[in-house]
Amino acid sequence: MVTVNDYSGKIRPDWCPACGNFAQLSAIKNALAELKIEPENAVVVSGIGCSSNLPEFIRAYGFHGLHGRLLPVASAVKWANRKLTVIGYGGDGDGFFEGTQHFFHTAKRNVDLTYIVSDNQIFGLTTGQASPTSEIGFISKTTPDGNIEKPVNPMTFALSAGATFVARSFSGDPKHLQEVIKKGIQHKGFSFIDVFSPCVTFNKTNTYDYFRKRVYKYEAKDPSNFEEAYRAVQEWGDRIPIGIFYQVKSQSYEDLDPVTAEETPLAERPYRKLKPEDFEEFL
Ligand SMILES: Cc1ncc(C[n+]2csc(CCOP(=O)(O)OP(=O)(O)O)c2C)c(N)n1
Ligand code: SF4
Ligand SMILES: [Mg+2]
Repeated sequence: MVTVNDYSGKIRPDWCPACGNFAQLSAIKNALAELKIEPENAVVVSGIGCSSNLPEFIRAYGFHGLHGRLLPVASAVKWANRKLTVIGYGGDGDGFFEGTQHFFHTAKRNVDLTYIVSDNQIFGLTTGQASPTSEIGFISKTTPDGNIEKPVNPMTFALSAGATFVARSFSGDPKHLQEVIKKGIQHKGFSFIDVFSPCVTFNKTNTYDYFRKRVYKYEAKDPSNFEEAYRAVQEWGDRIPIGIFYQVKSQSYEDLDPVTAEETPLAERPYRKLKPEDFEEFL
């Protein structure tokens, strides 16, 4: 029997009161408990940022990595022990700036993990610089006269790279968030979930009110229809859709690689002590 309390960590989050990360922490804990996944079988891997402090606040295995590098670590964890449920968690700066290439290749490889991005459209930890998802005209410490760069759309990026589960949710809608995260964890393959997560301290534009006025729940007619998903994720402005846009079945990297495909995970296979002649052979 697994309950959400089993996931309660000893360290209290030091996020600013009302930060969007709180809702995501609760949603992840609730989703894992509802899926009856024991804390010893869950691993949360993060990068660097306010959001990336999350593994410290959940009682499960965790790895607080380098900026933008959470996905290679999360992939390695999965390959070493495919029985584990692996969640990658980081910010929009972490994932769509420093970590862009890892996002692309992990999606392409269809590694079986759930990648949740706390998208507050700003660099929170470093006290408010524009990020790749900041909108045109956005005022920040690095864009005092307004951002002149067009924002990236992480959803079209994930679809183009080959992600087999692409969804979006909002920290202001905890029920929706929890349900989407649950479905993402259940999905076999790379699940990408972009979460609107207001940074109440530094982003005075993309607030809870901003999203409450705009977001609506999207239901895909056919979640396996790539063209439909690609069109839907581009809607932006007065109305912004949230939901599961795309989901297809496809073999994961672990199923295809002969080393990880074996039933016994690498981590549980016996060691073979190497003899000097093994080195000779190896060389
Ligand atoms: C390679 C590298 N570049 C820059 C930094 C400085 N840095 C730390 S956190 C951060 C931005 C974090 O923004 P985001 O990923 O959006 O997370 P948030 O704090 O908004 O949750 C930056 C630029 C770093 N630690 N490492
Ligand atoms: S600075 Fe922003 S992202 Fe960081 S904890 Fe505070 S509200 Fe959250
Ligand atoms: Mg951010």
